[in-house]
Amino acid sequence: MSQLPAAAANAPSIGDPAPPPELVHRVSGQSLPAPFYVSDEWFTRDIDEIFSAHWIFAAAEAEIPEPGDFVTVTFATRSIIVIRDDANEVRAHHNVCRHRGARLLTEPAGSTGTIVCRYHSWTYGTDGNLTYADAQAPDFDKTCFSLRPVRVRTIAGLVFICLADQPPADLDDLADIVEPYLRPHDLANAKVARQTDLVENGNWKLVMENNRECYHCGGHPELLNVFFPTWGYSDTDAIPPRLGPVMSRYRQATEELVSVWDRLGLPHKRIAQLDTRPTGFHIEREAMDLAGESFTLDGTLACTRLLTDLGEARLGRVSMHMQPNMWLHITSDHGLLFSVIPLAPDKTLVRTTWLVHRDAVEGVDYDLDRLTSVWDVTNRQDADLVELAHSGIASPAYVPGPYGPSEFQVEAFVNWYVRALRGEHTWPQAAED
Ligand code: 3BY
Ligand code: FES
Ligand code: FE
Repeated sequence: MSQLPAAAANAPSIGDPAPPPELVHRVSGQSLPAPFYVSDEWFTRDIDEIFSAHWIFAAAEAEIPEPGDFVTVTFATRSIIVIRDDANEVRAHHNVCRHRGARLLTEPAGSTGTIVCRYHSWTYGTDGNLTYADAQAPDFDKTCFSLRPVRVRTIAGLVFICLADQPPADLDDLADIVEPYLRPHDLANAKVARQTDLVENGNWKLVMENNRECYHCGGHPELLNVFFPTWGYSDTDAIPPRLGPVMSRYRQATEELVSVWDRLGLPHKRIAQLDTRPTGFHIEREAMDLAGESFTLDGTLACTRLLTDLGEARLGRVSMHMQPNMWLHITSDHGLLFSVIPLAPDKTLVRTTWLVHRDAVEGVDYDLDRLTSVWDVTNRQDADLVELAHSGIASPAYVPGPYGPSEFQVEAFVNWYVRALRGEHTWPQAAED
């Protein structure tokens, strides 16, 4: 086992403070030392150096379809308003009044024509401009007190925000790569069929690590009806012989679907840049088992009104994983988005959003239970596993353990994370005019 190489450009120089011992002793190919998962110090660093420095997934555009619709994204001491403004643009503002700092919107979601502070009624437009401040001196200039903006970028109906003054510069490049995979599913024009919030009793990194492997998928009998447990191996030759029967079904389904994808012009190649860039990601189109159409027990459609106009129900799934806090799956009939928000060292919010075609009618085109039951139960199973992992890691007996071949995405997540903390992620900045 070797230590991660230090990037030459960011190598420490004499006089730099010594890095914390946990960072120095992180051994590649192994889980992290306990303090990363359990300590207040590392939780604070995660908030400052990961969640306040990188692009994070905030919401689906479908959550805020009309002007004035908003969601708030709140973690540690931060709260951000993501709102559709009167000109139909998605904006993000710090949820902090410019008068004496009160939190403005306290609901997780809603709709409002103006943002009014409950303390002294300063009032802001959806664009963040201050429009009303009672009883001020004659020379008071409202234009100096707009809400502090947060950078926001939408990609194919997904809303990302970055709290940093200088966000990672690679998001446009990432969008160019992933949009051809996502756009055909038209998530920007979908509607929310259901959203669930699950607070898991574990560190946010354990939630992400758990998502990044299917080594534990024996714990998901419902999902495994349609989700090939061959997922997670970077090379199909490495798939263990015990998965032989499922492997032949996987190969056959893939062969059949590749010809469908190619005929429809849908990109499907796996692109994995999980730890080699500031906004690490992985995207692919994969076959699913049984009917191969949707995340149901038999793989048949959960929603008969398809997201696409492609006229094909059996498309398998597009899956994307992004660092630090999201993953998604899209089938022909629905999109499933997952966002991960750290609440405390041992508490993490996992928000799951089911999207269907905006004209799909509940009870006619889809049954909500059938649409959501597989991932509802899968989420609960994952929450249980995350809690188990956190409990064991909190014990003084814990020592980091080795990742196997199918856990390569876990290793990539941890590599990405350690590199982010070390400031090793670099990307060419856009040329200045
Ligand atoms: O949702 C996911 O992407 C991962 C992959 C395997 C386990 N989990 C279902
Ligand atoms: Fe918001 Fe005074 S703190 S109006
Ligand atoms: Fe799982």
